[in-house]
Amino acid sequence: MSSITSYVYPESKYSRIAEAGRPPAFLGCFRDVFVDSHLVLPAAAPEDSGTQANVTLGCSDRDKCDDGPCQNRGRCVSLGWRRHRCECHRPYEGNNCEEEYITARFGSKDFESYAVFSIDDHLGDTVILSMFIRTRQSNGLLLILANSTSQYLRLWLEDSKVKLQVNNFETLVGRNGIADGHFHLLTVKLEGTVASLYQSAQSQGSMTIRHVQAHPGDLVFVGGLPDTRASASFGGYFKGCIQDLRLNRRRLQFYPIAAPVESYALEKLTDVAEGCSSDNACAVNPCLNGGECYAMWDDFICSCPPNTAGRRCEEVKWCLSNVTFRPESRVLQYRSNGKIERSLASISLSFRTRQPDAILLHAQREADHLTISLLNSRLKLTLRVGAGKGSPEVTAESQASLSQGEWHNVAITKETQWTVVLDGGKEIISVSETALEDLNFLREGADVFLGGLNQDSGVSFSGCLGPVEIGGLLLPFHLDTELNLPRPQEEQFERIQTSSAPQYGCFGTSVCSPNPCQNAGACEDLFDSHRCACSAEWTGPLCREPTDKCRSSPCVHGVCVNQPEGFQCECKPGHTGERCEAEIDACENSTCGHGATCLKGFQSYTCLCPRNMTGTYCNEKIPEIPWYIEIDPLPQLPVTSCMGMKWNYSCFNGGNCSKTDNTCYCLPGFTGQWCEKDVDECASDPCLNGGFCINYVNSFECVCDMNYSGIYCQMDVSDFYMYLFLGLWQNLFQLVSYLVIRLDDEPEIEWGFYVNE
Ligand SMILES: [Ca+2]
Repeated sequence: MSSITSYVYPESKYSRIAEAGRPPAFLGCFRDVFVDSHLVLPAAAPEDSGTQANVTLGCSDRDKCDDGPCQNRGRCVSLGWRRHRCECHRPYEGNNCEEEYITARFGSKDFESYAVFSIDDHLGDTVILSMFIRTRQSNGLLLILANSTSQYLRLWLEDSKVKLQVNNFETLVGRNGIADGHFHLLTVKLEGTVASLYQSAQSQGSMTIRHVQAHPGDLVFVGGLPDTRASASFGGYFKGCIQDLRLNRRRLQFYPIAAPVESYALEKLTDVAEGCSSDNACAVNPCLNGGECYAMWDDFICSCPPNTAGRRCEEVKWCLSNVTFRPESRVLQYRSNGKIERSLASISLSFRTRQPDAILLHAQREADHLTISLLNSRLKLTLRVGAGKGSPEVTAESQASLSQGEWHNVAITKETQWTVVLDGGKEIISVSETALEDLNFLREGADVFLGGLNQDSGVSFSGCLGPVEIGGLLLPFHLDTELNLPRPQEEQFERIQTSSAPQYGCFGTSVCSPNPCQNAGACEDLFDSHRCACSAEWTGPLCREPTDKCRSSPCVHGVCVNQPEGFQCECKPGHTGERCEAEIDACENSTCGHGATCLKGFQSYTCLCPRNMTGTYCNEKIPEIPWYIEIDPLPQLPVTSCMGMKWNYSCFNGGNCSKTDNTCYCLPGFTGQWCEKDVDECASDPCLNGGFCINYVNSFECVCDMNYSGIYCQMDVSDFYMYLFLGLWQNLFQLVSYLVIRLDDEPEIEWGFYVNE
């Protein structure tokens, strides 16, 4: 036999038995229970026999928490043998957290509501007070702990923040506001001489206090005090909801729940409602100017019409005061409502246009009239008042051009004479006629038109008009029926309804859509005009032309070449620098030899050599002419100064200035840019048979060896000399001895030449 029986008692019954002082009933399993060899358990007993209660077959010890008995996210703790405990989150309560503490609504419909509880025990050294709170009201009394002589703990809202005061003295203010319409868990801890404040587990600070002692008989006031004035000193009665209020381990229940909880006794509950209903904040529509009200908890949201803004749609947007005229618009027409009594001695209006000629405002009654217009982009005022008395028409015109798409303001006033003030005083024009009257013909029966001369002529203005006032009275763009705006004053100009409403707000024509700028240029709307911001590669009003970075001719002495990034200057000879602005001084680092003169060229230089030197850099000595050769001195040829385009230069050796810049016409025998070089006619070694070549101007001469003759020493004349030697034989010895003496001194002399002497 293996059947098993378990006795299971419901917990409540179990507890009651325990409370009664009896030993608790057995909870567990039996098997094989025999009495006098008879099986007693497990055994099936007939129903209603009274022999078994709460006994089931089997011995299951399944964890009760597996069933998930705790509701509202409560935590299940298994206690073994089919028992469990639920740890509930606030504000839930009950064995399985199935109950929620009932929320108390304070200040519904602005009632002065409060609750009072009495304390019947000593709270001890540590006092922990906590509650859920929800409100949208920044000020109000939350809770007061008081005995017969003093309020030793006060908790109230001030500027949406929680304020805690202990012993009527020490005060702590929460850091974060809580009047946001959401639930917040508020906790106050008094531990000996330290008081701390928490909002939703976040510490709001702590302070040192004098010891607080609560005694039986003390009272807890929630939401207010019975006395209205006393409550007012804490911001008045609380408006909002409080739930799950606890003082240490005990609750303060406004409306009790079914689950047994230890609560302090509720002494009084005045106008505190159950639940957390919302006041209907839209009951009296708080939204202005036609805004639509949507109720939220203790609050409202206004859905504002397009032309208004603000929490209550109380701000009327600026664009209301502007209206756009286009060719398809209608002229706006106004008339006095017949109640204007003030003297009309001023007009102000603002406008914005790119149109040079337009009628802004025209008013007429019989022969009296007033016109404010633009003529050739200038403001023109035409005025005739008192026509019946023979007053003339007067005009005034501005100097400033006013059609560049900017806003301009015109203020026309009459003091001793009519004066037009443009843009707050940038230009002031006085009407010469002083005796003109006010605009009182507009007070009754006159038509005032905006944007044109009259309805039939149509709109002659393209642009925007700002507020227009005559004598301080606004000419409203809206009809009264279009806008729920109060117009309290009696004196009014009224707009006469036309078939189409004007375009409210100021809008330029869509100049940037579609984008007129090519090549990815960005379009900037300048009101009825646009500007293209081109990328670096493109230019022109529509970014259609490739950027010519050379357009400004940046290269001073050179040719500009466009580059992907900027430009490059290719310099003309003789110039350098990024923009070829600098002249190259070719002679700066010249290597002309000592005594030579450097002659500057464009990119190069030449050296003007002194007489005894030659070579490119005048470093070579001209070979010394033997002493026995006589030469004619070279002619002293003139040097001519020339005025060149780049610099002044000289032509040497009789050269003449050339018509071509910076060059010379040279005499025969000279070369070089400036004729500075003598042509070396000996360079080709024209002299034969050891003849010595003498370089002359444009010629040469060969000095021949004694055996040769001719221009190039080409003729052999040695036989002639042999006979000559023989004839002189008798003088030979005398000659030799003389030469020996000479050789000692000057061995370089060839003795043979001496004979020529
Ligand atoms: Ca020569």
